[in-house]
Amino acid sequence: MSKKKVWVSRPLFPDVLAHLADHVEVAAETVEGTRSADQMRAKLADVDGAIVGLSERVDAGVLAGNTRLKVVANLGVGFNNFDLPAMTAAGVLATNTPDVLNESVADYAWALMLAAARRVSAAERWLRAGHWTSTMRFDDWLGVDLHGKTLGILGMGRIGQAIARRACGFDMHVLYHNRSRLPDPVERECRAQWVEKHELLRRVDHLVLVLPFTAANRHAIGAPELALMKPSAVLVNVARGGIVDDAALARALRDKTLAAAALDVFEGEPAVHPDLLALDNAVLSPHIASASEDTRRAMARLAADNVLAALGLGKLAGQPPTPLNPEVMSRWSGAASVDNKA
Ligand code: 8YV
Repeated sequence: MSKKKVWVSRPLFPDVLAHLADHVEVAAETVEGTRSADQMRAKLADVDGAIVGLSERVDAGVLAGNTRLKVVANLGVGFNNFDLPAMTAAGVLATNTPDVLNESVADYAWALMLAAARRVSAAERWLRAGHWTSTMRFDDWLGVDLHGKTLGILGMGRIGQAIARRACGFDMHVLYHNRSRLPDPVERECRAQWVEKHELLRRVDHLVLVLPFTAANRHAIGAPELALMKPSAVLVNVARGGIVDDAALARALRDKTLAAAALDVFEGEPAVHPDLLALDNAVLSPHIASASEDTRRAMARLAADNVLAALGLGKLAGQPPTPLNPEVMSRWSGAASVDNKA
């Protein structure tokens, strides 16, 4: 029987590609790039599985007429690039990379919070520009403390909880808002208290967004929400672009109705709202919250394991570790390892 074929849409760690190649024929892109729907359709037409990134959309149009593809693994925990109902209807298994990135993203959220609150990026830009030529004024570069302040977390999933646990070392009071309250033992472990969203916005000194992107969460933080926050507050977004109304945020930062923000994700990225680029009280990074050596490797490995398992190959054959729509597997002629979808 000929080997199954897997398309990898972006350059990946060579050892992960080699692991895939032990079991399947691998067609791996060697340069980064975004693809149109037509290009995606063509790439997916003659493969059994694919590993894709967040900029690649998989929807009904891309899958139309495809009777071969069985699995698409996303290189990320967020999967708003997937139309999950369309994938399920097409009998295509979708997988993501939860958990392996929780701690690294939590670390990075803290890096951003500290950088924005203590003005690290702006101060470095100033120094590098050669402005530090005499003794500094004692009241220059004043930032906002973290220790002893109130941290708010909007979206208290596994990453939110990892962020909350770190607050203990900063002696912070932690509030959170989620659609549903966490069980008592988890709240106790995170030393976090559930409050209504508006109360959260009004009370916090530092707010971290860790919501998934859904239609309902679009502009969850817009002008009305920003208006509720303290002028001394700091906002951090490590979730998804579009959860914050970037234009409204830029206005709040410019007018100093919000002290500072740190953003790893942007509406329409890789484009960044020009007003944000002009602001010294905005710390900006290019969607790298999960980008530690260990974590990106773990994400790639998990994506590869998902694809191989869905194709009935490797140690986990038939049991993809992190499926999003596992119900499709029961429709594959009764088993995950068969060649043709039902
Ligand atoms: C990206 C992320 O996957 O997991 C997610 O949802 O947003 C990130 O980890 C990563 O930055 C690659 O684009």
